Amino acid sequence: MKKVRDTTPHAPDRPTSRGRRRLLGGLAASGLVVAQRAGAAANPLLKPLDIAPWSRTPGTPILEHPYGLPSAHEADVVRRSAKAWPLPGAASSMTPLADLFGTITPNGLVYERHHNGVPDIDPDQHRLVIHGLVREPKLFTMDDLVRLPSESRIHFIECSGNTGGEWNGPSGQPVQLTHGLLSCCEWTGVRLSTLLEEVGGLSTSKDGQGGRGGWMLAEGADAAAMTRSLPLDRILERAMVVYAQNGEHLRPENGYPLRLIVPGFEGNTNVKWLRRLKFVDAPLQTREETSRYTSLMANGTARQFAFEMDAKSVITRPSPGHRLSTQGYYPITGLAWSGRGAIRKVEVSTDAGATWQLARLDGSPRDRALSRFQLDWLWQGAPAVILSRATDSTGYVQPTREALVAARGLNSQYHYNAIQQWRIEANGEVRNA
Ligand SMILES: Nc1nc2c(c(=O)[nH]1)N[C@H]1C(S)=C(S)[C@@H](COP(=O)(O)O)O[C@H]1N2
Ligand SMILES: [Mo]
Repeated sequence: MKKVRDTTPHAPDRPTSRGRRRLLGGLAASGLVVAQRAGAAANPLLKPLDIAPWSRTPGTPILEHPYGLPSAHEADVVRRSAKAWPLPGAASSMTPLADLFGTITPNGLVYERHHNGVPDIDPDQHRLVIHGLVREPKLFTMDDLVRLPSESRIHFIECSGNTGGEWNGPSGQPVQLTHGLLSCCEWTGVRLSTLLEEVGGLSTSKDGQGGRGGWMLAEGADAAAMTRSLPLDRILERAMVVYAQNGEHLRPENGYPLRLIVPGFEGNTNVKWLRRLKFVDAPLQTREETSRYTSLMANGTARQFAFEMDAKSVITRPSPGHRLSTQGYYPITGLAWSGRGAIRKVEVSTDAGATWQLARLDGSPRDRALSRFQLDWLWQGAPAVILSRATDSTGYVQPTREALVAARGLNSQYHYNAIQQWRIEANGEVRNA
């Protein structure tokens, strides 16, 4: 596991942030601000800056790395796995959420989930076939697809197994390993509705219904041939076939050269290395929708085709593995998202849920994308339990673990979206307990 990193609060001599100023303004009467000002005047660090060694010699020439890399000082900000997988081809790696800022996941840190490894696909030979209940079935080359009108949209992807380790209570794991099967990118490609027009639209189905009542099978070109049936009426408005993420071609591990994006739906429906879309009357009951990706309820029935990822949030800083190094101001920040729309509000509690405060949201929350929230907090040195609770644009409120377990039982691995708590000890240590 990662070494403990200090989340050091702002030293008193540094410029105050807007949030901190507001908080301290409100606390002026308490005498705390006066104490901090006195501290600043006496601060021995207030002297002219040294000329550091790196300011005395020319830097590394350009083109040392024709493709840029992060600073060597950030070498521990990497994807990690929660466990050693017996078959490395069927494994996952998780996004280091505690070390990221804003809401866009850098391409090299997007979580990975492969059922049978990453295929090495030659884009010139790759084809997408669209067939089934369409008027003019067609084979598309990558060039054909890139020449169609494109769109760029920001959406999260979350594996339905994300946070599954918390069903039985606090796992002790850091946020990367509890919530890191989650990423958010700007995806560029062609709308599914545009592709459907390219094949002449839906033909009449066997039962004479056709139109928007049908389903679509999506199939990957990897050895696992990931195959899912998707209900057209719930995806046609938003689904995209994409070839780029965050401004560059897809990474091999995220589906190069082509993947399906179904905004808000569980991760596995976002079929990577996409090679086939077949329009059909009814779901095909593939292996991924019968043996897997259904949830066994307490009463013994199975919950199938639970596609949308319900609203969820998590505090990423401070989070387990961090240590509050001194009393004082800390921003509590994290991420919130919903597979059913945009985030309407996030509330944060620092007293184990007894009281809640409204957090600030960065910018206007986007549809089916991550939102960043922040709350100003003054840590007085006492043990605390911090939690966040998201509400989405449908009015749905992220449930407590107790409520979720009462509704779904403890048999299912998938779709765990309960409120997550982190415990802060008197020594500043943050734990998932
Ligand atoms: N062809 C194919 N598509 C796939 C998978 C796969 O193994 N093969 N894994 C799925 C699962 S379970 C998830 S959670 C997402 C992960 O996408 P990412 O690796 O780009 O984060 O891809 C989905 N698409
Ligand atoms: Mo997944």
